[in-house]
Amino acid sequence: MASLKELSAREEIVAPGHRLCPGCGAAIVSRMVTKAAKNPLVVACATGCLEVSTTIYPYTSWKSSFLHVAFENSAASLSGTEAAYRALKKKGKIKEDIRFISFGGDGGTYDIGFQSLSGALERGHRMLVICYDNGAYMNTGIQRSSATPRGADTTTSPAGKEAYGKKEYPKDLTACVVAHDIPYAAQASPSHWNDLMKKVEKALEVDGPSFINVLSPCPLGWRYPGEESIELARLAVETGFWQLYEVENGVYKMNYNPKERKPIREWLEKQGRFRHLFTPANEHILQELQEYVDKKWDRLLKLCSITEEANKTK
Ligand SMILES: Cc1ncc(C[n+]2csc(CCOP(=O)(O)OP(=O)(O)O)c2C)c(N)n1
Ligand code: SF4
Repeated sequence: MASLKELSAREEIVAPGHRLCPGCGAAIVSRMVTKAAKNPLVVACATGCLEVSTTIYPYTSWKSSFLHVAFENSAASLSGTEAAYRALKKKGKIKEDIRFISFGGDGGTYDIGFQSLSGALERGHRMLVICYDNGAYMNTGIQRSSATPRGADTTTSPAGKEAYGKKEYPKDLTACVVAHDIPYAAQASPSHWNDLMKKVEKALEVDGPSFINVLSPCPLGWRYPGEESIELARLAVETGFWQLYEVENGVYKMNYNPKERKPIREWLEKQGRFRHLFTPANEHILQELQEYVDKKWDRLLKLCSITEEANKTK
């Protein structure tokens, strides 16, 4: 991986002056991802906070080529662009070695963009798909998505006398992507920048589709002070809510295994969206969330050892 000195000498692709909230995870994540790229980029961005706040006409924060695409089809649009690039390259009309990255929130990736993502992965386009997962449709007012954690208070899964917030557990999008048998898929967090940027470098070298699901704290939707974003991202990893792992050609690897995982409540109690869980009536939800995290963790460890073993015997 490039040294810090090399990274700091690289041009910023996401320039300052955008209108994302102070402390927005999507701002930090998009900056880290584009910094890790050595080649010229074509970026596609689905509608959502990142796109809306970095492209306010007549200004743009993007120093790369940039396509704003509809909420539901950033993977489809970018895969078409990548196919055109390949054809032009073959004819000798493009000499540069360009890389293709699509950004989308969890609403645009887990939900509405899912079928176009699945299609692009299946067709084998050489592109990196980044989901910045802030766990809700933040740009339109914090509506629940299929990535929203169980128990979270959102405008469409409100906590109150009748309910404790969202009932369902989040969809495991990374597992769905892995099921497409693509060469590289991973989960990352901006709190572990080195790990995140290494993963981007690796993904961009893959001759085919790659995917990285990046946890993206949102001070507005998670309800905490903006300066705590990295701490919140780190706690998500330290409690095991967000696991850092990668799957290379079907082989799982845990990239960070804390000696002692912190209890999930340490992450939850810092966020206003979970405040109502800390009442006697909702204690059982905290217990269930802890059991859920433990189960997911054990499953991932097993997948790491099973797939490593299977790879050895190939
Ligand atoms: C097909 C369609 N439905 C709804 C919208 C309205 N819309 C714009 S942004 C947005 C929320 C995006 O959520 P997410 O992808 O999670 O990104 P975030 O806002 O959290 O960054 C919605 C619902 C739209 N643009 N297109
Ligand atoms: S609402 Fe959340 S995701 Fe949107 S700009 Fe603000 S912090 Fe970022």
